[in-house]
Amino acid sequence: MAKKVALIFGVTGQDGSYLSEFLIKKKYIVHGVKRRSSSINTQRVDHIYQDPHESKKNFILHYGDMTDATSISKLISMIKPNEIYNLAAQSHVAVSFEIPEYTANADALGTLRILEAIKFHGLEKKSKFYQAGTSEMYGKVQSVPQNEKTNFYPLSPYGVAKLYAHWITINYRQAYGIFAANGILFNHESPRRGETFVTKKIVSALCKIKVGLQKKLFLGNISSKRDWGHAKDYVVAMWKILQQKKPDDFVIATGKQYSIKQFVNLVCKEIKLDITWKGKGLREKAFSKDGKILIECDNRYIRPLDVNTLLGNASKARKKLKWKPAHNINQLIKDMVSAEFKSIN
Ligand code: NAP
Ligand code: F7E
Repeated sequence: MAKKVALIFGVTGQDGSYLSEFLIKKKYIVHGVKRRSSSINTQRVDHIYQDPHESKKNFILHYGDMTDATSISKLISMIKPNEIYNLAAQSHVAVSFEIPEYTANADALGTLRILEAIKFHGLEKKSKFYQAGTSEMYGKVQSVPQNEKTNFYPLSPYGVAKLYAHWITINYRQAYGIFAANGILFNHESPRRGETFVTKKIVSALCKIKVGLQKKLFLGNISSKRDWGHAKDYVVAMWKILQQKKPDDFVIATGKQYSIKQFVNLVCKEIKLDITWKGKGLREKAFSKDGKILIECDNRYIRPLDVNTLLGNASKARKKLKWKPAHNINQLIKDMVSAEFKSIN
């Protein structure tokens, strides 16, 4: 039987790298789209590319950009993939307040560009499409926990752009019969998480503080709560969404919620770093045993608007996809901490 062919936009990101590994294990030929940058941006997938046992024919990288319709269209018509995963995005919520127009271009119109290319090249029946939707679309949450029926109320340019992507995916499914599906994924993390997302920033700083390589960690709103899973588990859900008989939209989450402060405390417990919190609100600080300030708030990390609480209900995915997360928060933290110590030793 001919191998299935997948095309991943955003292959160099956290999820793109885990999804590539997963699909290659499933014997797919994986084409990935990377964008041009002045320094190397393929670190997360270099080990796949350089694996001597892995034929280079199974993992092929191409240049392209979500803001460039020509490159997207050319790749889709040339590769004619069975499955397209749109994981490419300006994915940082705080940054989306700084570059809202670019965020809309890459995250909202970029999705439209892929869907248009599928239609334009007559691949409606050949290429299934996965859109990387997000719990940020719930923003100011309209009910707790959030599921596929919960109304959206995005609170950032990123959330608004992703909401356009969500609805244009449904629109192209209904209008043109494309197998186009949305995953509505809650926060998921890993050792490969970008350095400026809060979990990675916390793990990295606290491990360095533990071994004396860093003095302090500055954070923003530590009372906000998230439903954190492991990226390795979430890419499995993406694939399962495209293996369904009919295209549909699914919430992917753990159903457990922790504040940023609780996450800090769990990491401290894992690495045996004693801290004591004192103060309230933005003045709250964490001190070491000998009275040094280890963590404090910096206004630079406070967003114009923040999503204060997110908690997902993934019962539809559990039932229809037979998906459930294999990692809990402690296993996630263990994985991140052990990778961090390896990288600094
Ligand atoms: P990530 O690590 O930030 O990766 C984003 C990917 O998109 C990278 O490969 C990046 O390339 C690429 N990209 C950015 N702008 C692009 C452009 N203009 N053209 C082409 N590629 C571009 O994000 P992630 O955590 O893996 O998340 C994957 C997707 O899921 C994203 O769409 C994100 O918005 C969404 N999502 C993430 C979460 C989460 O908690 N992780 C939750 C829900 C939804 P570079 O490597 O060159 O930067
Ligand atoms: O922030 C607070 C911050 O940047 C989480 C993206 O993958 O998940 C991610 O978006 C919370 C927020 O993730 C700092 O204010 C406090 O309340 O790690 P984050 P995010 O904004 O939830 C969703 C589902 C996505 O789709 C996105 O692509 O932590 N926070 N102090 C901080 N956040 C950051 N980054 N840095 C701080 O110092």
